[in-house]
Amino acid sequence: MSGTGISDTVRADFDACLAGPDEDGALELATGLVTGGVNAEDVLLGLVAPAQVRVGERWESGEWTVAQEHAATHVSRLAVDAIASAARTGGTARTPAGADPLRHVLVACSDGEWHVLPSHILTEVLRLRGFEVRSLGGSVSPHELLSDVHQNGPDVVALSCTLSWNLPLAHRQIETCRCAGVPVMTGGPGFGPEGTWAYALGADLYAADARGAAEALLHRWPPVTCGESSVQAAAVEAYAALVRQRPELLAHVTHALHDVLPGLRSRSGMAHEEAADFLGRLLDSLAAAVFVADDRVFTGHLAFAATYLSARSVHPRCLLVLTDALTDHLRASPRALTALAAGHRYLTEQAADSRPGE
Ligand code: B12
Repeated sequence: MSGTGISDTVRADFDACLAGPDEDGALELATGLVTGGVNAEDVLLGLVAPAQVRVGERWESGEWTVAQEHAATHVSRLAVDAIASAARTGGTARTPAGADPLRHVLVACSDGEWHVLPSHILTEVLRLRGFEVRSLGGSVSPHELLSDVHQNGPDVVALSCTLSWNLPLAHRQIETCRCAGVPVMTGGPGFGPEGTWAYALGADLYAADARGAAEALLHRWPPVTCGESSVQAAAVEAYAALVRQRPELLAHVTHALHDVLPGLRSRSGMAHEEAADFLGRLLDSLAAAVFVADDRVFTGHLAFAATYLSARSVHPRCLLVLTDALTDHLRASPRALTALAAGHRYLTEQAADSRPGE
């Protein structure tokens, strides 16, 4: 049992409900904790959020299909709503001492980001802490964000980013809020370790989880615009060049991998378009690494891709074919070459670590 009052048995039972999927069982279990006196925030962050991480691991390892992952995520989404509603009626929500009820937070996902559940959990945690929250959901364009900021005048925008290749798009959102004079709080694994890339993009605040977000806002109210983008003009130029070359680069790596791709597609059940997406995301990660001038954006995604391929019996050495093909093609882009060299080093080290014959 952890300090949250949620035992390992309850966690295992909730996992089993997601695997079922057993909507009724999951909702009964989660709301039962709240009505039984466990703090709703602890149930959201100590039960649902970690269960979703395990859902991801099961999909990544090939144990679960995409459909199983979708079904489980749907149940988690329902559980989040049910937990929040049980807390409102049952009264296990923590309310901040002396909170002004008109503290407006606008929650949005970064452009291109369809991982909505994290922002949904954040929304409910902030509401339970007494904030007035408007949530715009997945993939919000800078234009939509600005319209809503003008229309509703939030005190702060809370931006969620799960996938690092969305960082260049998140930058536009942060710049948009800056022009409108609204501070931006950021969160989600896409912003990197301790929010490194969020601060590089000019975010004003970063929090590792929804509890941290609520605490930071409560202690530093009203939030102010203080961040400064350190993205260099030369990096933006190099990024834009990669974006322009994307179709050609995609064709080039697809050609370089033509021996491997059919195996990958048949073993993973990927359709032709999905295989193209898989390669396209590697290019997008390279471009995002160039944008924020940090190779870890690219190597981090290679780590995911290598695990994904290994779990589907495709040797991750095919990623070396990809980095080598891109290196050949991008000789005129020193920033891309630096990230590719880091990617090559990472993959070579991984290959050396794996046992012979694997
Ligand atoms: C569910 C899910 C999906 C669903 C999302 C549905 C939905 N409505 O949300 C769907 C099917 C759409 C999806 C799609 C994809 N997914 Co997905 N997905 C997941 C999964 C399993 C769970 C996400 C989740 O809900 N996590 C739980 C939340 C609570 O955790 P969290 O993100 O850490 O959030 C907390 C904090 O970060 C913080 N926080 C979050 N936002 C904010 C914002 C602010 C302001 C603050 C302060 C704090 C904060 O607070 C939260 C609560 O404490 C993850 C696995 C994982 N490890 O998360 C993979 C995962 C994120 N997905 C992954 C991938 C690869 C994809 C796809 C590319 C796959 C594909 N087939 O194309 C697409 C991309 C879609 C896109 N363009 O956005 C990979 C990413 C790997 C990587 N680094 O590249 C992961 C990690 C799975 C894995 N292990 O391989 N996915």
